[in-house]
Amino acid sequence: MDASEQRIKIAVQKTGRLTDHSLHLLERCGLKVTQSKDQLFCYGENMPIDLLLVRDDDIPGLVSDDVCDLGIVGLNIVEEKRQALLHDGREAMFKQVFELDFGHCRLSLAAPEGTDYRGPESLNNRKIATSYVGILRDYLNKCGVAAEIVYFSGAVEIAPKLGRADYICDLVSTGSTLDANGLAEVDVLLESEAVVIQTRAELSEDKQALVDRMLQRLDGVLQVRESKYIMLHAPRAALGEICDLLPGSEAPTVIPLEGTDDKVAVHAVCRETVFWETLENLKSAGASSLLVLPVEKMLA
Ligand code: PRT
Ligand code: ZN
Repeated sequence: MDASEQRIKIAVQKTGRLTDHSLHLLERCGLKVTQSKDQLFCYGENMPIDLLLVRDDDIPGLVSDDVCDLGIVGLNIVEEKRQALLHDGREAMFKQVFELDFGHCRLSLAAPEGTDYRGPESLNNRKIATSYVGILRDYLNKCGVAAEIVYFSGAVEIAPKLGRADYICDLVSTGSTLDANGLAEVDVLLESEAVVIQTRAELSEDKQALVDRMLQRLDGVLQVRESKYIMLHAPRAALGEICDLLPGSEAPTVIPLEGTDDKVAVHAVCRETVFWETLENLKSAGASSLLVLPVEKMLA
């Protein structure tokens, strides 16, 4: 078998809002690549994993067609591709595996300020400008609304001013683009963030093992994001109460302390944010010598 067949490919946005986050995430998974943002291809130096740097719109197709094994892309793009394939009577050959908690935005309907919007029925016989034809068509069908979809490849927010549409359907994050164009958000169709998608094509055993390894590392990185390692001393009598106060921890380790029987050391991984209030409550319950440490890596 050709050695290149043993490598896997991950599709990442070449330049845009998701690029830095995506590359940083892969770096945290231990992948070192020959950084060449302006080129199409990044070679994995320390693992048989390469990156294909492409336009975000192309990522679901590349993963669906098994050109890439994994992809990092906004859910908005994934859903739009899924709807486009469905419309053609085809099924998406990718599945979503992780939400990544960056690239947050929403696909919303907006109208010129002052528009009397009373729910989807207000869209009947109206024109809606969007680049998200698939998601919007699906939404209108589900609501039983007959509206005309006007395709815009960009600058959707100027469509009402141009007299081309009554409403727009576009991504919103802070809302300032809508504001600047005298538009107001009236409904949300989809809450989006960056996700990891995986091909549903059958892979060779070696490739599948590589994909699984990468997914396990991604899972580890995502899990430690909020995780902290807490160490404290607790009176034996208050152990139950103190363990209950530890946020999102499973089975803390309890260790005897040299020279005392009524106190123990408690170590726990907490998978939620540890607030000052939590530490104060632990102290009130009798805990002492509290230490909170960041967790660098985790392998379940
Ligand atoms: O060249 P390529 O096709 O790869 O890039 P692109 O220009 O299509 O995408 P890019 O880099 O702008 O966005 C990539 C992904 O980031 C999107 O698919 C979303 O998943 C996510 N994302 C998060 C956003 C936004 N926030 C966002 N605010 N994508 C676009 N916007 C735009 C929106 O279209 C509108 O024009 O920003 C404007 C609204 O922003 P606010 O803050 O004014 O509301
Ligand atoms: Zn794009």
